[in-house]
Amino acid sequence: MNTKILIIGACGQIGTELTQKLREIYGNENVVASDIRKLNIDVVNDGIFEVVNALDYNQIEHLIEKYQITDVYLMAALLSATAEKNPAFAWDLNMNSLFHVLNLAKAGKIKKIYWPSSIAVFGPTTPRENTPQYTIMEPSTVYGISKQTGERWCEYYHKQYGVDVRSLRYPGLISWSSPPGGGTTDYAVDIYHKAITEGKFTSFLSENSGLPMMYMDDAIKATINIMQAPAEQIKIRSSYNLSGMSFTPKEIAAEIKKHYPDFSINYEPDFRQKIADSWPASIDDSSARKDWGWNNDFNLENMTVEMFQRLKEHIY
Ligand code: AKB
Repeated sequence: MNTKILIIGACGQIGTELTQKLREIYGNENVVASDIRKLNIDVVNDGIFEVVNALDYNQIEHLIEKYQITDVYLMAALLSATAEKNPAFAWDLNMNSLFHVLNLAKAGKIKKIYWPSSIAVFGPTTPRENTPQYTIMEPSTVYGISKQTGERWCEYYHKQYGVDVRSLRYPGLISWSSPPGGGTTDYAVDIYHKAITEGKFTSFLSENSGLPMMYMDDAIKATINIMQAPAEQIKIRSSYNLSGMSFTPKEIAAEIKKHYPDFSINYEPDFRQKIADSWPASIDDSSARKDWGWNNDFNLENMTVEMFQRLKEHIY
């Protein structure tokens, strides 16, 4: 049977780039992008697009039947900072959209699910450096609680009902083309734009707040690799630790200064500081490397070169 893909949340930060890559690999006719609203962007205009509410089981089921979907990528979610402002809705969206897709797989209507988790599953009692795959997990944000709970349900549906669900714990993601939406790691995208447009930046995290980060190309590569790996290689059915690089606001500013010597940064920590303080500074992703061959291409240095090059070519 041919792979036929549905992406729910295709207009978001990861969804836009993931959809584009999946269309390149599987062909436009085999990839259906969907989101809660129709925006005038490439993802909507360049291929099949449907409006869908991730909280509506019947709408998702209808699309799966209409296009004979085999694989669903569920990318719709409220991220950490936004979720803290609207905990009830974040819980509803992040959990019930997952249940809909897991139940559709349990009913035999789809073959494979991709669902993103996050470093937010960890909390203040987790070892911060080189955080292991299996460790203390006491998340203190609504987003983190929803992701940790989601991981338990993914593993449960796999063990009890044989559902083929695969997941990665994304670190902060950095892309030149898609804007982030309501995360604690978003500063690391904005800083590149401000370096070009204003030559200065105010960080909402303090100078030594180290967090795990990843260039979007690596995140998309990891997502596609885990989905294409033979099922027997996917030994962890909750979610895999995934790592690219780790840096503090001070370190990314120093890297930017190599390109813009006059660039300056100042620090005005806000409510997001507390969220960052509860997360790991670096991640041990040796299980992903061993089980299905994960390796990253980007570090802070080559990502910064690439970010400035692409932003200047395409945006500024
Ligand atoms: C966020 O900051 O909320 C996200 C994440 C780390 O999952 N980027």
